[in-house]
Amino acid sequence: MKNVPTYCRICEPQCALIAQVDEQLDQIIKLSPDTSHPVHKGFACHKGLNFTELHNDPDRNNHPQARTNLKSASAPEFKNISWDEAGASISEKIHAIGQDFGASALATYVGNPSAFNSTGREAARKFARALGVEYSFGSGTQDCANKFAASEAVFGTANLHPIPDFKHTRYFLSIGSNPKISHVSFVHMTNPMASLREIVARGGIVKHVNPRKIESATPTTGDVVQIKPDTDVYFLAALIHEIHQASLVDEHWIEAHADNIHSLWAFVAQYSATEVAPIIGIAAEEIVTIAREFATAEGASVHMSTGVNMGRQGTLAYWLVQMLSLITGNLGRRGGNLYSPGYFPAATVGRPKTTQPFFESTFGELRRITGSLPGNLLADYIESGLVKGLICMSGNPVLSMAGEERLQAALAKLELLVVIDIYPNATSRLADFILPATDWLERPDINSVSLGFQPEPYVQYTEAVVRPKYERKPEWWIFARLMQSLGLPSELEQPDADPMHKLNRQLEKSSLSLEQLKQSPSQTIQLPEPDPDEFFRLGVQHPQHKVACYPELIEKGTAAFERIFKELQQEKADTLKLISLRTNYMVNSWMHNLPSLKRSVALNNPLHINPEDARRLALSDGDKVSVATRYGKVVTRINYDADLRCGVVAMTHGWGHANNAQLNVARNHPGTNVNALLPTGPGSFDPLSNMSFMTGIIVEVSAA
Ligand SMILES: Nc1nc2c(c(=O)[nH]1)N[C@H]1C(S)=C(S)[C@@H](COP(=O)(O)OP(=O)(O)OC[C@H]3O[C@@H](n4cnc5c(=O)[nH]c(N)nc54)[C@H](O)[C@@H]3O)O[C@H]1N2
Ligand SMILES: Nc1nc2c(c(=O)[nH]1)N[C@H]1C(S)=C(S)[C@@H](COP(=O)(O)OP(=O)(O)OC[C@H]3O[C@@H](n4cnc5c(=O)[nH]c(N)nc54)[C@H](O)[C@@H]3O)O[C@H]1N2
Ligand code: SF4
Ligand SMILES: [Mo]
Repeated sequence: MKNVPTYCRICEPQCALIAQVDEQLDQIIKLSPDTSHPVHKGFACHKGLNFTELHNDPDRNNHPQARTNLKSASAPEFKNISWDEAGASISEKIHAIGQDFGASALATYVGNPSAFNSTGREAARKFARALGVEYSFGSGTQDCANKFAASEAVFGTANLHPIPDFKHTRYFLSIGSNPKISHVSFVHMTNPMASLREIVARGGIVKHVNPRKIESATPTTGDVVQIKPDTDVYFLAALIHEIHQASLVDEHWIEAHADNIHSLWAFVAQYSATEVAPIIGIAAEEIVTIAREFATAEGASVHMSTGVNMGRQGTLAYWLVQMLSLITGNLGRRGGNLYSPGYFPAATVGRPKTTQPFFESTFGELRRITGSLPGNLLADYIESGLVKGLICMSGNPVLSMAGEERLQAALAKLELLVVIDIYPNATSRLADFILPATDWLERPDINSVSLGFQPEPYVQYTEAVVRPKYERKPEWWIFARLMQSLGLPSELEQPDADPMHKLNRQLEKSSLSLEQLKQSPSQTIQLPEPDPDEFFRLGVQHPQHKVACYPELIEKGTAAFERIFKELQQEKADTLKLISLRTNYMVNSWMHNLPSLKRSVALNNPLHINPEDARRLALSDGDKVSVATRYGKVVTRINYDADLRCGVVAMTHGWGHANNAQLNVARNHPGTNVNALLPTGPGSFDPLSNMSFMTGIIVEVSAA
């Protein structure tokens, strides 16, 4: 028996774990929290600790598979093939697509777990470059693309995302996030609830801005102001307006660090607390109080997450978040928001590649964000014949994006769909080939995705805790195998191929190495805590390290900002709007086959509705309802939830496994795919950032 230090790669904290391994059997006996880890100190949640269940799940993809029946058949059929056969057949198809339709007809989709897979992520990029892939898609445009777009414009780098200085802040404004359940996005921290408790304990204020009284809001971790969905951008504009009007701005900080501040004042001029209050559903006095408290706190910090990213104006909202921090002198200040470069200042490599990101396409003016086109155009690209082949790695667009039926129909038309995944999923039902990937217990890694996001920076290495079971392979090997079959230079041709080579080179920039990590306790080295001075000096990439207060990209969004405000003024009082609801017992669409997550409270995903709204619609708790939008309809049951603001309904995404005969647990608790209700196609995403519109969607609810 041996104990192997490793870390979880399900969500952003990447909690440190100890794997107890039976060396003889090469089997993991148990995962425990790593209490001696210098940052996590034993924090981990039930999902990570029970991951052996997923590792040993008999329903996993274990062999390369080729489809044996037509995609029109009601149930897909596959046969196991060898890696040699897979390489030969897939490369033959790729060659044929290239010959018949051109190199651009092969597209890629890279999903969320790739973030926690440094070698796989890099391999997917390398593969796309080598094949000249022009159309790439990914989960980023359903998650955080607005943040990359806004930061690029405001800071001159897509890789600067100021993180709250939790240790020193006296006021923390958390917008559109639920730290207790989701463990925070774009800030990689341990035990977020402990950090919130510490702020309150030191006499500080934590304020959650959310349409729902979330689990994260408790007497010791802050209260909620219940905002109307998809209106945060006006809340932020009003905060800035009120702070400016009350002369609570930090003139000195603005003078030193800001460009074009007058355009910001002009932008917010019409949006006083009184003006926006009825639109956002928060009393004007409360907006003014938050503005004052934020501006006068000895260190105020702010964080905004997916609840706002997924609205119609996530790019403008993220811009205003940075402006709020800047004008109050909190950007790059102790207790405010900081830059945490870690072992490699990624901000310096996130500068825009072009001054003109927009181009004309079949679907009007478009841009790419970190290489990706809008996910909501994937079906359109296939329907129009521009895309004929798709390689999908660690993603499940059929469930994670809008328009399941439309996507299914489109994917069925492809000449080639290759899905590289650990599970048979809703997307691989339409695959020509399924390639079995390793899970994170079966591959080495370092937490390179955390660069720039850590309040307490550290770098950790993990080896593969056990050898891959069956024919599962790490993604770098799979892509190298495909390249080899395609006759392209491949790492598999090099006798001492090392997928960690590039990571090691980055480590060397701060005089570290993988060898050193391997020798360190928990295979972890702590790094210097963020230094406020580094924010402008190292983070901001614009000339003279100035923050652009009204960049061209934002100007482009101003007309929509004004138009949507007028629309909201006209909105009927009884409008119901749909938001998302993550729970402790799911991770997007992919942990649904684990018995340990099937608790009585989470056997399916009903529509949460405030009892008052239900009564108005003559519905009672548990009633079967039809939920409809212009885009689709689902039938589900309602669940009374007094924690929701009136006028807001919520449903958990990632469900809808009824047709997945291969997943023996998930198919018995299938739930409903809420994304059938979301808009898709041109007009359904933020043109500034490609972010899909996924929150604040108007729905009609009626008895079914
Ligand atoms: N258990 C669990 N953990 C996860 C995941 C999971 O699926 N399950 N997913 C992981 C992933 S991929 C990510 S990106 C992170 C996401 O982490 P978070 O961004 O914290 O995600 P959520 O918990 O969905 O919180 C979003 C919050 O926004 C609120 N909201 C919805 N619409 C609006 C709005 O218009 N305005 C405001 N102000 N709030 C709104 C919702 O009520 C919700 O509480 O979580 C990660 N962690
Ligand atoms: N309505 C609504 N929709 C949402 C969201 C929401 O809040 N509301 N959240 C959005 C967000 S934030 C995100 S990030 C996206 C996620 O969108 P996607 O990334 O497309 O979907 P996931 O459900 O995360 O599916 C991940 C897939 O990767 C597989 N997988 C897991 N680990 C590995 C691995 O190590 N290797 C390989 N090859 N495969 C692996 C899983 O089996 C699963 O099939 O969904 C978005 N969709
Ligand atoms: S909080 Fe996230 S990273 Fe930590 S153990 Fe749970 S799932 Fe894994
Ligand atoms: Mo995400």
